[in-house]
Amino acid sequence: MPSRLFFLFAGFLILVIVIGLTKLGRAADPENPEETPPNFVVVLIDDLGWKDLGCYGATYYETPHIDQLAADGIRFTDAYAAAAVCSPTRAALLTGRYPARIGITDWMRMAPAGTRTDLKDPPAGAFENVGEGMLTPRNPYRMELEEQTIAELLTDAGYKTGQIGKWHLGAEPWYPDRQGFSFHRGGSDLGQPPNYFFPFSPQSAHRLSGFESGPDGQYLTDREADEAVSFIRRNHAQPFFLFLSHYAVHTPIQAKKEFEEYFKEKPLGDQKNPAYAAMIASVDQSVGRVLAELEAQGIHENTLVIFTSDNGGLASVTNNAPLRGGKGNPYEGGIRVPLIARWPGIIAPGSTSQTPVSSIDIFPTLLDAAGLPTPEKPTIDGESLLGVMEGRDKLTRDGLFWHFPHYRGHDATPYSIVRQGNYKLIRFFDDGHLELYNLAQDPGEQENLTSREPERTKQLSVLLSKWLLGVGAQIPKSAPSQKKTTGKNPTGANRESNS
Ligand SMILES: [Ca+2]
Repeated sequence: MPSRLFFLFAGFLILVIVIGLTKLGRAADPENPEETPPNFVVVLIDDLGWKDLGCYGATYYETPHIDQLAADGIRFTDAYAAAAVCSPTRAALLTGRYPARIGITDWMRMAPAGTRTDLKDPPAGAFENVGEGMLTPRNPYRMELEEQTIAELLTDAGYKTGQIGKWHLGAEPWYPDRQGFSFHRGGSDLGQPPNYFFPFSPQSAHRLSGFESGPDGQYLTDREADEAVSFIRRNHAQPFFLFLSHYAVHTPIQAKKEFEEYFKEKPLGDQKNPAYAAMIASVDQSVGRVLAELEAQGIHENTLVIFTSDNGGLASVTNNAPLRGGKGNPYEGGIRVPLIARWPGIIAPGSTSQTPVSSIDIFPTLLDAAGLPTPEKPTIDGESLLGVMEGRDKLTRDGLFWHFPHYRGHDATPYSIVRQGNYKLIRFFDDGHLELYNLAQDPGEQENLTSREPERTKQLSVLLSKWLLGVGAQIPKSAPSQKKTTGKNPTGANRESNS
């Protein structure tokens, strides 16, 4: 080859390589941390209410580390859990899909002995009569392995994945290791341990996987934090996704004595429970330790941290005011949660957003941040929040939707919800009535606007019906001998403390 041609060819090759690398964007390059794909830490708290953090207006609770996280990133004022109870939100977060589309719409119970494990759960069209009025769809005992999780997609892209803490998407063998998490610690067959202190819950159904040994009296939140810190220490040199899903602050309300003593000395203000405040303080300490470890490993700038909760605060232990109601019911106290994100250099410090967002958005957000495409199949309901986080873009969806076709003790009857703009429409299946609220003017949902705004009520009702149809939602049915239970609507009270 003549030398001039050779140099031309070599130059062309270099150009191709440079373009290729640019297209790959954040392609892994251990020599150059700037080019390394971002790490992800998603912290999911159980039952943490919207107003349970200092940065969301709490005065009795103290959360300096989480408040700092918000000060260094973005705080969403109108973030939502995809459901007012545990398992559906977890399924939605991991798959980017609405609970109604997946078919997981209530918290998961243990499968009775003898339940077939080789068939889909539940069999299509399985309804049950729980003796409350309508026939309601039976909730699954597990999330099917066919569901595509963010952990699976990130594993395929070369990420190390870890889940620590509560799982609640099925008993073994439907554990995190079969949903994309190569490392997991602390999951159990049930949602909640009966004890927060080591040996935690040695009985079989409550046994916390991987937490069988430990110092006597060790506090569960501290143990989870230990595991999270050591996961980061082990994996800091490669892109990782850590899903830290604390058992706290779910019942039983059990806290470390020293924290509880501190809060007992403090005036309660509008709150009611020093032990609950102490549980939140332990969560805050855990977040502080995780953030400190990211810094210690020099990877905090290349790590997107997202902090949120799986449903609203339990009304018997925390005061969600000015929001109405609490965990389990369709009012804002049941579904509105904190959501904070930090990614230095990408998200401006001290940002806030009033854009309504949901657990379903975390899946596409992480993919977007990793420079990975969102798969075309199956249907992903969430939208990437990256543009909103960076303050450069808006979301395109029509509205946000919820579907809870179950009874919840005496506190919730089956309902569906749509939020569009500042308006929120709730449909109660039991007696068929609707409630419409303007959340901007009436965040406490006191004034039902259905008679004053019949056109908007109709429009939102149609939108909700179309969505229910589109996602294949299971709608409660009238029982053959159903007695009408008019007026039995969700209230602020919540006696059931299960997940
Ligand atoms: Ca929960």
